[in-house]
Amino acid sequence: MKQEIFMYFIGTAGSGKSTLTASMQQWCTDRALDAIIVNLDPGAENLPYDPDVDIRDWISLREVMETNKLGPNGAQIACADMIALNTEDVKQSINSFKADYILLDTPGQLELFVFREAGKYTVKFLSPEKSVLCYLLDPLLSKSASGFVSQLLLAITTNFRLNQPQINILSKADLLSKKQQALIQRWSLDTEEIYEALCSEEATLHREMSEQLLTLIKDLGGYTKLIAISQKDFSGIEDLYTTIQQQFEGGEDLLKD
Ligand SMILES: Nc1nc2c(ncn2[C@@H]2O[C@H](COP(=O)(O)OP(=O)(O)OP(=O)(O)O)[C@@H](O)[C@H]2O)c(=O)[nH]1
Ligand SMILES: [Mg+2]
Repeated sequence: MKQEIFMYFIGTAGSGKSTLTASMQQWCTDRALDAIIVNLDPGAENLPYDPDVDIRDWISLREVMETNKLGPNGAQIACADMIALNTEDVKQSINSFKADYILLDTPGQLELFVFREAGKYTVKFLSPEKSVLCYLLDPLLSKSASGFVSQLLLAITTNFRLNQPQINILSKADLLSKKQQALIQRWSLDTEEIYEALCSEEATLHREMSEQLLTLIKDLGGYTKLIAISQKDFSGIEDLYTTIQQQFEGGEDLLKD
């Protein structure tokens, strides 16, 4: 019996989605775990992997630009909407692999997948049972308290829109020192420390808003353990795998075979 766990890699532009998708597949292959990659980014140009299922087989950004006389941004939006028209074919193609792990790389700009109806529809249609959103926080934005809080709010918005279990990842952790990583990990769990950091970073004008935002994040369960991953040296990927196995407890841990 195949597990069929769908892992969606989502994050702001350049946060490391495609690289993590590739690293996760490599990590799985090294352990004889069966993982395929689905590229859902119609505008992708140079991918660090060879996709098993590729939305570009059905939708071409260049063609949409030329046929509809659209600029790159308008065409990206049109393409994002067109993904929904091809979900049946994409699903059939995914099913033909009968893989345990389906790694889905999402479009560069988060808003194309998270804010447009087509993204929500695609997640629901492809994998109503076992889906997990792997939300990547950009390491450089996470260094400042206000940047970190803004990203947590985006992570919550993603969860609100797509309504699936979610794991927050501190991406490209090798770009941060151990000290910076430890601080960000504390911010992700402790309202007091992040509040202090916000107050010392921002003008007092922001104090009230900071308090309100932090309360909101807390009430919505937005403080969770972050999994620090470096796509380059694979550190943290085992932690991600274990967390996903726990998420779908009852499912077989294929590494234990
Ligand atoms: N140092 C470091 N760089 C990384 C890591 N992962 C990715 N990068 C680099 O970050 C840049 C963006 O990585 P991508 O994987 O293309 O990010 P993305 O989110 O797919 O980007 P878009 O799809 O264009 O939005 C590339 O130059 C990668 O080589 C990492 O773990 N460490
Ligand atoms: Mg990408």
